[in-house]
Amino acid sequence: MRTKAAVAMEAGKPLEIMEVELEGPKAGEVLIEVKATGLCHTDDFTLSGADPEGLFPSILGHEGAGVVLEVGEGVTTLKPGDHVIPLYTPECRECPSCLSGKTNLCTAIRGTQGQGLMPDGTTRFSMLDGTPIYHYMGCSTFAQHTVMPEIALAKVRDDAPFDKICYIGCGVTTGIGAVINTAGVEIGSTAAVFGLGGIGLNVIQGLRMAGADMIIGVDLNDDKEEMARKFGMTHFVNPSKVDDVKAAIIELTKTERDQIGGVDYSFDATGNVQVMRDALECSHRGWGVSVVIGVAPAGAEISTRPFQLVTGRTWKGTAFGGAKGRTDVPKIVDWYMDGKIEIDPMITHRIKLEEINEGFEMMHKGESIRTVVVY
Ligand code: NAD
Ligand code: AHE
Ligand code: ZN
Repeated sequence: MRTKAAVAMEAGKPLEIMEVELEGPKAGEVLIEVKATGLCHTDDFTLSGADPEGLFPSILGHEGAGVVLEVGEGVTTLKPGDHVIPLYTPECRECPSCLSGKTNLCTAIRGTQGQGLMPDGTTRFSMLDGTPIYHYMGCSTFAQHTVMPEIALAKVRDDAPFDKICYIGCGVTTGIGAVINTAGVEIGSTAAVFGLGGIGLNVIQGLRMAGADMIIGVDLNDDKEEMARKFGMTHFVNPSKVDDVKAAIIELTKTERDQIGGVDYSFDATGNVQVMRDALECSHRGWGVSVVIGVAPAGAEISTRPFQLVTGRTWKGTAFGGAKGRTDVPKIVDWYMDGKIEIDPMITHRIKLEEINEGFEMMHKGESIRTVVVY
């Protein structure tokens, strides 16, 4: 079939809207009609050329929601008409990682996914002249139709609006999951969140759910403060307006009884390695836990004095908030539908696929939280 897509032809160039060829689903695969997709900073990161796994030409996009149109041979858990959220972290429930109970990082198809291919080693997308187009993060939601493995689709209730729940395909789950699954934040905790964009705001919402007392938000852009306060941020620090952001956070957390200071939990949602270091080092001596969420460019490395760890801080990372997609994503959709979490105010812009490059420009200018393409 033919479908419309925004194709990343080359690193650093705008996406090109075009008709592409899409082969139908093979064994174990599912054809879906994408109804909506969010623009995540990771799409921009890969388009910029900073992603060591970036491939071109490819169809980016990994924060979608849609409807099953057709299933391939052997697919048993989905049928046409089902509403689904694509998962860049699948859940096969059979690989050593899934069976370990210790991680959400299913390894069943990670090798081919990183090569921009379906599990059989081929691509379903091509240009009209036959040139193959790579898949992206196993999802490619910047196409109106896409083919995905059955194990990489979460079946969700059919009364949930696509243009909101698409955000659960990455940002919402990553932010809330980082707090609940990865950090395990307790009631009464203190926390610092670096980067108040589409991920950081969901970390803040997760901290509020977990019952954190003090939630310090950090961003270079003062315009992010108002929205973050609505989601539960209690204090705001702009690093460009203080001498030392670490010292400022430690000072905020000192009490009469505790003159050491430092947050119980910190989160990097910027992808900047110096910020990751600051996040670790502003966490409390003896027990502070710092979670890396941000994705850093090829070649970037993190560093700190080992003494920071010797003195009891823990440095962790999280992918998709530690969530097991097929199990957890339908529950998070329920949380949204039951009013336990908010999504609507974070979706600041709705656009057509043809306007997708303007959507990325708004992200660069810091004007948007989440922009959603509605097909
Ligand atoms: P975003 O562009 O919406 O937000 C980033 C925010 O960080 C912006 O508000 C920006 O002003 C702020 N910022 C940038 N540099 C800063 C600095 N030095 N100090 C303080 N604030 C700074 O991006 P997003 O969609 O929220 O994504 C955030 C990061 O998380 C990206 O690196 C993205 O690739 C990554 N991410 C990771 C996962 C995962 O599973 N680990 C999932 C989604 C996104
Ligand atoms: N390909 C990059 C890393 C990109 C990355 O870290 N991706 C996150 C999800 S970001 C979503 O917005 C992730 O889940 N990683 C785990 C995985 O298996 O890809 C690189 O540096 O090579
Ligand atoms: Zn993402």
